[in-house]
Amino acid sequence: MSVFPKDFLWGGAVAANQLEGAYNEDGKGLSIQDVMPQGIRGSRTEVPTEDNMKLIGIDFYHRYKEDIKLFAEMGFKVFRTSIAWSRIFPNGDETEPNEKGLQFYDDLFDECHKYGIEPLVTLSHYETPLHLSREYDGWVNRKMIGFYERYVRTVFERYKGKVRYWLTFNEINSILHAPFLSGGIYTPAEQLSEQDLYQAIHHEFVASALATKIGHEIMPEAKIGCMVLSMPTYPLTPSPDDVIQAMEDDHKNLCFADMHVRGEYPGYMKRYLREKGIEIHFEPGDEELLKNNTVDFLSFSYYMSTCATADKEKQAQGTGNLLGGVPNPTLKASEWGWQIDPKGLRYVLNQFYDRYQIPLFIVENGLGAVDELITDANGNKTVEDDYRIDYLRDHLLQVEEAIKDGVEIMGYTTWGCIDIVSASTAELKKRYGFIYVDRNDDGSGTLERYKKKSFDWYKNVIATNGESLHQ
Ligand code: BGP
Repeated sequence: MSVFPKDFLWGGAVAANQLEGAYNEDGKGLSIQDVMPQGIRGSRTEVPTEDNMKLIGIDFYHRYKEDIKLFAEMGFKVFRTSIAWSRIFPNGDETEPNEKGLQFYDDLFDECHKYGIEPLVTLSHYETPLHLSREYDGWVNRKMIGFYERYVRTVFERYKGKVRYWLTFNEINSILHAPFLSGGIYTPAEQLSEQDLYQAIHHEFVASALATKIGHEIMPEAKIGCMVLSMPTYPLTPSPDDVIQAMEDDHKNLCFADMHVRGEYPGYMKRYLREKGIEIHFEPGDEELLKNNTVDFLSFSYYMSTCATADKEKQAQGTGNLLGGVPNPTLKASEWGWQIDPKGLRYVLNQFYDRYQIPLFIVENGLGAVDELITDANGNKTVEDDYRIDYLRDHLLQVEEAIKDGVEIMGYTTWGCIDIVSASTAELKKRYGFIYVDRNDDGSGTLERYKKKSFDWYKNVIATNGESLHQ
């Protein structure tokens, strides 16, 4: 008997800027992604340049029907994507939306419903309109709340019958490490003061609570969640100093979830701000807004765990992981240095549920790997991606454990269910999909889609509601 609930939302996840392409079609304005040809690795450009893989992406803008059909064939119950803000408000500060942008998402959501697939929509996924970043310095500026409010009101009104599940900001805590990507903050990270950074974070908290409020007013049946990057932090040794270091590192991320679920700044965060001399400016009404508009569910990405140490020398040795910490000597890493830790997923699910007792949604998890396209015995092109199947199976078995622990989980969407451009490195060769897309980092490729071995594997997992994980 499957332990997954009957209505478990199985599916896949992507973000507009990583797959749509059509970066300047039908009235779309530029987003910060259009000037980030190397992701967060390199510097940004003044204008879009041809080496930026996101300008074409995988041409989902023109091929979405073919792709949704493949998702339906796998049995997806849910498809997570984002709305590119700059398709709806090209500069971000206009008063009237771009009808062609709105129409695109109408058509996309209709296509999902044609197959009984529920859209799960991220309102802001690393794609702030570039103009808002350059003119206003992104979320450092309180005016962003008003621009975001107009945008979310517009899309809530438009899609109220079509979208029930919404996320306000993708990986909202990533602003700590990538202020331009995550918060549209144009000031270079090394010049950004912590005062401005935390004020920007406050503006996002207020905007997120406001979106939750407006969303509930316009769509009483909708479920609105926050989305955080989860990365459990283990102490490197049993030394109490390492344990405390791990707790403090964890707090830096957990406070984003605490704010969304509890609606107020936690004590440990107030202490951090106080001791750093940071004073958050609250406008009248902010406190009540935050307190009265907490989220319906908590969603998160999970790729890796990390370790913390109080030993300064070891800290300086750095890490292969994305967000700091030091490597765990017991774990192996992916080709991109992300340490693989299926049990960390069970751990983090329990940690969140013990803390909040609200439904959880795993909206990103997966393995970025180099795939080799081969021709099988029947003459079909495919990828024998057993490593991806192993990764996903190992993680899903831990989701099962967490369900047995009593954790309430709404669903699971694998990241990059079709190959897309990487967020951190802007490469196409870092592939996550069940569907191979023939496009390479030098711009070559036909854009044809091919099913990988994992395609049928995931189809079977969904069809058996997880029972096939044990076969
Ligand atoms: C998360 C982002 C995604 C994404 C994923 C994988 O941080 O929300 O947008 O792409 O990580 O990262 P990458 O594409 O860098 O492998």
